[in-house]
Amino acid sequence: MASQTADTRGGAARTPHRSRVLIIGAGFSGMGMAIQLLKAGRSDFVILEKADEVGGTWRENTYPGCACDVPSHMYSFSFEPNPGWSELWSGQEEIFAYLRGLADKYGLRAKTHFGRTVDGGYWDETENRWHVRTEEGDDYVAQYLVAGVGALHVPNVPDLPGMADFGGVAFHSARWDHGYDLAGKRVAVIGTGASAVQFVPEIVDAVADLQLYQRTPAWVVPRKNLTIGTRMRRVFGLVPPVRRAFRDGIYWVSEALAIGLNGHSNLMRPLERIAKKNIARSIADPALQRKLTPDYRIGCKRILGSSDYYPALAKPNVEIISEGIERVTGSGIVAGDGRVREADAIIFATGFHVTDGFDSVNLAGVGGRELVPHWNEHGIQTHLGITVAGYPNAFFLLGPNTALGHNSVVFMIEQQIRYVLAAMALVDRSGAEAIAVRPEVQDRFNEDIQAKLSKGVWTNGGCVSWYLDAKGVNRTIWPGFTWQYWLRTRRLDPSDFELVGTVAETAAAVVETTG
Ligand code: N01
Repeated sequence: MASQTADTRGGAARTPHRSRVLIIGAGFSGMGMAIQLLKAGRSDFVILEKADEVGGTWRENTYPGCACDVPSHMYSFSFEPNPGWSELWSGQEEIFAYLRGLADKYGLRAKTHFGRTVDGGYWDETENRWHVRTEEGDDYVAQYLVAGVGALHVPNVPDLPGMADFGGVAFHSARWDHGYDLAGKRVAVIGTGASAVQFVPEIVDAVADLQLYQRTPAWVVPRKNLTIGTRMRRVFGLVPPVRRAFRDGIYWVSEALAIGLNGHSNLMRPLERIAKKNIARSIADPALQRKLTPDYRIGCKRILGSSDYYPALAKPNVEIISEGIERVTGSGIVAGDGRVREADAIIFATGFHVTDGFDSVNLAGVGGRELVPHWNEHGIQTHLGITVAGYPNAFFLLGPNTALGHNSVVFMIEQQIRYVLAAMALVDRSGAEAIAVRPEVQDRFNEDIQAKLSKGVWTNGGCVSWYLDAKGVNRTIWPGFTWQYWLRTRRLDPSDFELVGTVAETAAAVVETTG
């Protein structure tokens, strides 16, 4: 949408829903923001959620074996600890239940408008308000807009030649078809990233044969999950310092990996040796071992953990095809080796649109400049992954360059929420209506992180990953330690921002607009 048109649809004037804050998305980010707004006494907010339930990525991804590869005590809010995690790395159902529990505890469903897909919005410079419209035709007006849309929610399904002719069943891992029984079927799996590594071991025994199309092998280190017993859970519940110490331990062990990822990639070699042993332990055939061994530095793509993946690939009903895909036929796939393999189902484990996945936040900012085309041209650049020059009072959670390859993104979300609250407090204190990051501050930030990223394994590790945009620039990862991000976001520096409008001006503009 993103145009400054009047609030009309089908000719009839519509009354927009007004609130102080509008949050897009009811996943980890949006819910965390909502909880902290409530704690700060700011209950005048609305959450817009495209689905009919909270949970974001943990509602959408339900594939067999779906779990978090960050330990749950760290992959949860520090202000909402869960002493009851049953495993070190919990499964999707438990994480989803945690998020639903938070929605119950804080009454977030009553604050959420479900079934609303944001189409875009514009900043009204006279009124100093965001106007947002949904695909369903509802209009919202708010002083602050917080986008918690996540980076991994638009499935990437490659446009394979002949796909339209395929007569079998096809679905993406994030849209798992639970109504389709894979038992006894010939199944083609395309992609060997984090999702495939988790679900392949779960389905391998049920299917007749599994054709795994591997474009680039992933580094997979061994990982056996640990059950957290009842006694330990009780201790975590009764003695919070023990639980906090456990969480802190996970945090610092994870942080250590950042040293190797950021310019000291030789330190990653021992991890490569461990991953190679993981292959050798299950795969006897040297040719297959070579096929499964990456030729880039570990960490260049996300490091995966599984002790079940290679044993699954060693099963006689599995074939790994690394010659590429030529085309799909009515009943199978023709690979680059010219061979036709018949398949009843194709499962795309091909990841998500990441650096080009922000269409839902195509906002028109100051002067009507649209964000998505601007980002397409210049790259997705923000200040601290949170604010964008020219888009006052719009905030991103888990925005560009704040994803991680080594620790929990929930930690990053928490720092961002605190920063957004500080921005709102500054606006209130100064009697202004809006806050806008200065373009030169944003430029400095991007130059700084790109300089740091240029030394990191994502740039020098010899791979192409979804962390990079179409121009090869890393617009996804936060370089360095997460405590450095904490340091940079701990205090909002007022001199980084311009204050916009006054309450009196806005009140006059609102009276004029609403009559
Ligand atoms: O996707 P991916 P994912 N033809 O992008 C291949 C998070 N996650 O859904 O490497 C053939 O990792 C592609 O090949 P290549 C996590 O952050 C988290 O598995 O590009 N192949 C790759 O093998 C993760 O990183 C958890 O050469 C094609 C695969 O598809 C992110 O989600 C669990 C292709 C895509 O791998 C995405 O994971 C699961 C094509 N045209 C996921 N296009 C946690 O535990 C792509 N591929 C938190």
